[in-house]
Amino acid sequence: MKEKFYITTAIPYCSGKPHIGNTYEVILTDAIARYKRQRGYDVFFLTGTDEHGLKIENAAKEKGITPKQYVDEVCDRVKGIWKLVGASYDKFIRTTDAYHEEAVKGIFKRLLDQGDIYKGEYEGWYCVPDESFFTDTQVTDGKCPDCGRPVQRAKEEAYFFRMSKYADRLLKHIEDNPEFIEPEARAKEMINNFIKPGLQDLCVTRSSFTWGVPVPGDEKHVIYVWIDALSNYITAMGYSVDEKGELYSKYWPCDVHVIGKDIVRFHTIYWPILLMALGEPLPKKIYGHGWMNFGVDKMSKSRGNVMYADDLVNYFGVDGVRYYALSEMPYSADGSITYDALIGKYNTDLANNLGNLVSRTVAMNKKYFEGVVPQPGEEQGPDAELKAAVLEAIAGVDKGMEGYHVADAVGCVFDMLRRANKYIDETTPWVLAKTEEGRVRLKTVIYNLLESIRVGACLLIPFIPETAEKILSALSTDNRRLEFGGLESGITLGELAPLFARIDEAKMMERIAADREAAFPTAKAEEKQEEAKAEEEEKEYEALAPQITFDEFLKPDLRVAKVLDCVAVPKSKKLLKLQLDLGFDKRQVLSGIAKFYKPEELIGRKVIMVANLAPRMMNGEESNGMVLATGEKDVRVLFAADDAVIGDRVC
Ligand code: ME8
Repeated sequence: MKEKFYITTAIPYCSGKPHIGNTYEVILTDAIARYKRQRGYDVFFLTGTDEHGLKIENAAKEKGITPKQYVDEVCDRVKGIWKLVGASYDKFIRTTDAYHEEAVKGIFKRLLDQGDIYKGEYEGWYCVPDESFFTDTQVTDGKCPDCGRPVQRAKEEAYFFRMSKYADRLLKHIEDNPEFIEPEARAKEMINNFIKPGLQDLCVTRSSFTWGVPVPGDEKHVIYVWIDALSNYITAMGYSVDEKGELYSKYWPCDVHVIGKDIVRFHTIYWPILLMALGEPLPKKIYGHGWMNFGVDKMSKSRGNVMYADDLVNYFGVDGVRYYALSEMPYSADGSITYDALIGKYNTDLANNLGNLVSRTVAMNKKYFEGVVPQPGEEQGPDAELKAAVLEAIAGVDKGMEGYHVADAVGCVFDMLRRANKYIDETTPWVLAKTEEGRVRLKTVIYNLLESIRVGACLLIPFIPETAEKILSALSTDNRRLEFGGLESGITLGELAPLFARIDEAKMMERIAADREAAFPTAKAEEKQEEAKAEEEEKEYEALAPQITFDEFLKPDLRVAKVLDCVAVPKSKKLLKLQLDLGFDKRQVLSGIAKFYKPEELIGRKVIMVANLAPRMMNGEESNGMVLATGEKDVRVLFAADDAVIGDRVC
């Protein structure tokens, strides 16, 4: 019998069209689901929409329609986008589905009856957009600790969940199961910031709006959207407190919940505690991925920098978008998406590396062997190295995918394809074709290339399935085994459908700019205003930032670090990559100072760095801190004295 694998995405709020950040999550989950299916697992892939709550009630009111009409419209758009990006889910749950609402009522009633939920009064700071209450200690300067927007004082009769009762069990579970929360840093954050300081009872109902699942027997309250939403993972499988259902019995506990970093707390604290209270097993893993930002900025409608998957698919095709999302997003840190980065990766990796390799090889096979796959002969020269690269790619994909390092897995396949391109340069098939003896060798060369492409295409099925199928169909083979030598000699190749045509960067940027101007007419005007403001500021000194307290001043952790190594970043005019020694830690930092310093001018010097800055990706590399510098036209690094002690704090 096949081993089961149950995987879920978070269910996005049905408050608007999902952007490429939300869509990245479904692409990522889809790649893992396809990979597991390919490796023989019985996969169940669940996704859906989160359709209750105040934000949705308000959005519907604004549009003059009922909340149900509103979520029906948005849900259709979500499904449309999921389909467009090729999400191969097995079930789509809506939290307005009647079976789900009934099951949630049952769960609530059971917890109330057994005393885990009790009725009380809540007074605290309320964040309207997040529909969350916060305590005095969680709120600073009247701002929501989750989203930073203003909170207001509010009081209401409400039901509470006794979270504290389960805190010790939860802590033990997290500590005993290091694979429960990934990446590891997120587990530490949960333990240190939330569990160890003491879990407070959670308010699990709202009475300030009505668009939600009503509390059974007390209908002026609706059940907190997170209890409702989290339960989707079990209700979708047929779970109710009275009957567990076939799917639930087969697939629960979930093998992995794939979610974004902002909702790790809900999934690793509230969700396990809810399951403990129900007496059900906990999910095996929660993987909290980073966010996809527009460059370094958070994507938001108000900033006019939101990207949608349907627009991107229009420009780059479904596999262009999937490839970017899967190969560019890091395992743990946030990633970035910009149009020029998309075009760059598309041209370099998809059009040049993959596309050229396949079209050149298929064309050579047609020219030299009338499209018939030749019989390979004796191994010579770089053959062994190419085969080793193929086997390495197979192992690399497994390692990457099993550890959720998806970008590394994709990268392994593209490394192998690069090796195969090099093999063409090394073996020069066009020279071999000129002599009788050469043509014997040519058979092996072409066979090895076709076979590397076959294995490469099989490995690419989880990531860019449409392209992988086009390639396999051109190779006319059903052999999808991951081994070298599986392609059948003697078969005739089919036609190769066009893969990736090179994109003219200037033309594409023009097209995108025109489309964006039509979609966000104000964005350009604002951009111009920003530019004018920046020019203005260049003439004057920058105004002083608002005054801060001494404690706030201590937040950036400035340290003395020694530059161990420094190199230019390929394909970047601005960036230098520095390896810094902090004494207690080594860091890689990217700095936009390439125009002002040669790498050798920095090696060995001591600099001042911000050591507690969140890591971020720049040009595909992680930067873990910032080197202090000043100046506009001539930037100067702030060096520490030669005898400054490495790792010392600067203040
Ligand atoms: O949180 N990059 O819904 P949501 C990557 N309804 N991922 C992102 C992202 C970005 N820029 N922006 C959002 C909710 N996400 C709840 C979930 S689950 C029981 C309930 C991710 O629409 C986000 O982290 O705000 C989350 O995992 C998913 O998209 C849906 O976000």
